[in-house]
Amino acid sequence: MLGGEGSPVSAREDALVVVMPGPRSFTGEDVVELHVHAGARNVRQIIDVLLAAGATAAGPGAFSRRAFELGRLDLDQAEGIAALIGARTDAALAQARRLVAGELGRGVEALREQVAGLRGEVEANLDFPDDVSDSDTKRWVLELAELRGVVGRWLQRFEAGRRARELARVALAGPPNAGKSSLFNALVERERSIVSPRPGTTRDYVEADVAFGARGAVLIDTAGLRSVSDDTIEVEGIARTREQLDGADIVLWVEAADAEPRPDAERTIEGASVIRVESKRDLGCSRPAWLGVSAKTGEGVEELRDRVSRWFTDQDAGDAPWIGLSRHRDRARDSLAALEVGILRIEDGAPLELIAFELGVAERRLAEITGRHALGAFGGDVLERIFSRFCIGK
Ligand SMILES: Nc1nc2c(ncn2[C@@H]2O[C@H](COP(=O)(O)OP(=O)(O)O)[C@@H](O)[C@H]2O)c(=O)[nH]1
Ligand SMILES: [Mg+2]
Repeated sequence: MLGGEGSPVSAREDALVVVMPGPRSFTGEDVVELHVHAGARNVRQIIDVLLAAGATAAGPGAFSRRAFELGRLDLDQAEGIAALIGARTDAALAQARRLVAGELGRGVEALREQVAGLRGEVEANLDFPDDVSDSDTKRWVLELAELRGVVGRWLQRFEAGRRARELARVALAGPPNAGKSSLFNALVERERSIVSPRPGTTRDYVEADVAFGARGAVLIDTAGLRSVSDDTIEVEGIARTREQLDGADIVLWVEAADAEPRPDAERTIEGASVIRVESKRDLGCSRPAWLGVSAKTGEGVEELRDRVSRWFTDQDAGDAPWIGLSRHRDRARDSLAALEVGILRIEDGAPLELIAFELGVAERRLAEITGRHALGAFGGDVLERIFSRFCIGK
C-alpha cells in the first residue's frame, strides 16, 4: 500500500508515516500518523485497509479523552482544546490557550489542596473533639472565609470572561420601512440584507459578524415589528424578531425621521439595553434627542458604531475576566455552597464529622473541574457529555 524499500520516491504512491512512541505522545500511547495524498477515494481505501486490520474509527474527542484518561491532560485542558477549535473571537482563543496551558487547573488545584489541608486538620481531631479550642475554630472559619472569597471572586469574574469570549448580539428593531436593513448594510459595509420600499420585506432575520471597536459582534437585522398582519409569513418573522430581541445584548431601535413616533412598538423591548436611532435624517429630524443616521448619505453611521463600542467598553470596565467555562463555573458554585455550609457548621458548633464532610464536598467539586482526583465521583456519562462536543478525531 505505502512506499516499499528501495523504491524511488517519485515513482510510486508515497505516504509520510510519523511514529510517536508513548508515553510522551499526545495521548500517552504509541501513536502512528499516516500523511497520505488527499482525495476521498484514496483516503477511504487506506482507512478500509486499516479497519480490516483491526483498527477502530475515532469518535468525537477520542484522542483528548484517551489523553485525559492516561493522565496526559486534565479535563479543563481538554475542554480548552475544544474551546480553541471553536473560538470565534481573539479573546475566546486567548482564554482557550490559557486553559490548555493549565492556568485554570493550577489555580483550582492549589485551592483544593488548601481545603484538603483544612479537612485533614479537622479530621485529625475526630477522636479528641474536646481538644479543639475556640482559637482553632476561629482560625478555621477565617481560613475558610478566605477560600470562599477566592471562589466567589472567580464566579464574579465569570460573566466578564464569557462576555469577552462570546460574540455580542446587536439587534436592529423597529417598525417596517424604518430603514433597518439599509442601516444593517451600512454597518456591515456590504449589500447583504434585502432593502425594499415594500413594508414587511425582511421576513426572516439576517446576521453578519461586525466589529465594534475591539469587540466582535453579531449584527442582526430583523423583520419590522407591526402589531397586526394577516400575512402569515410576516407573522412568523415577527415572532422570530421577538426571539432575537430577547437574546440581544443591545437593541438598536430604529424609527425614520419622516414617520410617526411608535411608542407602542417601542414598549415591546423594554428591559434590553436600547440605543434609539432616528434614520433617514437626510429627510429631516423629528426626534432631536435620538442618534441621527442616514444610510443614504452615511451621516451618523460612524457615531453609531462608536456608541455601540463605548457600550461594550463600559461593560468590560469591571473585573478582569475569569477563564472558566460554564461547567467550571457550575462546579465552582457547588464548591462555594459547600464552603459556606462548612463555615456555618463550625459556627454552629456542629460535630467535626459534619464539618469534615462539607469540606470533602467542596474539595470534590473543585477536583471535578480538573478531573484529576475525582474519577470515582465522575460518571462515564459526564465524560461522554464533555467529549461528545469535540470534533471527530480530536
Ligand atoms: N431617504 C432615505 N431613505 C432611506 C434611508 N434608509 C432607507 N431608506 C429607504 O426606506 C425604505 C425602507 O428601507 P429598509 O432598509 O428596507 O427598511 P426596513 O423595513 O426597516 O428594513 C427603502 O425604500 C429605502 O431605500 C435613508 O437613510 N434615507
Ligand atoms: Mg428590512
